Amino acid sequence: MAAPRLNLRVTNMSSHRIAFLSLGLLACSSAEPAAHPEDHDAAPIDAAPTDAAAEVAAPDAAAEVSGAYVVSTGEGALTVGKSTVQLRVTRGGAPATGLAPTIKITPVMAMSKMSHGNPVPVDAVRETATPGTYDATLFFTMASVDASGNPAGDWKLNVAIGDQAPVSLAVTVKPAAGTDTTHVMLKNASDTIAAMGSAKPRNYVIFRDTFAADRVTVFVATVLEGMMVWPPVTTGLKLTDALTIETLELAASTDGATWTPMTCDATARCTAAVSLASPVRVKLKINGKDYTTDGEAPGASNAAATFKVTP
Ligand SMILES: [Cu+2]
Repeated sequence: MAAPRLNLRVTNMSSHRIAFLSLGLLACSSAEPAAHPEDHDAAPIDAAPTDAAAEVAAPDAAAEVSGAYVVSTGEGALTVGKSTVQLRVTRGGAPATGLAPTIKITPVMAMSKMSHGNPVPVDAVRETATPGTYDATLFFTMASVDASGNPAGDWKLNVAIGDQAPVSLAVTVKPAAGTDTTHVMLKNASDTIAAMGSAKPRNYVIFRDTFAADRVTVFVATVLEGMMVWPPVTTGLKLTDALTIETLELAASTDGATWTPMTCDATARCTAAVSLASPVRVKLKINGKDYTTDGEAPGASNAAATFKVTP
């Protein structure tokens, strides 16, 4: 048996401080400090010893606050793209059930020069048949290590249950196994986000959700200024005062010639019945504008994102 309590430890308080510093810098471009997961004062409930005595919290006191939910990670492994990890929730030592609708997960990656979030679908958390155990299906764009295996940053899941202050769970996000494409990005040069004074095209991340023999389904998300909030993309989503998603059109093709419109739902899943082949090509149009791999007007090579698929 693994020791789940270990997962509650914040592995590196120095990076935590870096995250604070970075957020301070980011704050100059963000009007929504409340959206920063770091803003909460919820100390990790089982803080690891650190070099700075002042930061050491009473290790188990927070966990034993009467009536508080205690959260830890269970089975599962997070990877770039779509992956699932279990959350175990107890209260007063007993499994806590029926909480799925009230569990809110906010992933935060603390990197050396910045911190950022990643998207979470509205249906990310599902209760399992095991009391007190919930499956969290998440989508990541970055691993905890780079392509060479060197540390890239520290991922945490901030898990809030109801109005209880979030608990920070340190997690590892591994690079995806295999060679299948996990996600692609499309953009339009006229749809930009400000990043410390300069504007750059906003990425729309299209994740492989479920690819079956006769149907492909993707999850679509984007990012708001500040890089902390990555909303799932649905019509009605307001990105800036000047930009609301009025129309969202995706199409899929496995032969590059026949395009099948995808149907999108309230969970930002878009799906089309196509006969699976590699690559799966996906086109994106928002408010009538084409979004391309490089943000420029669509041409022969940039008009669609491609997912390599193992047959
Ligand atoms: Cu990162």
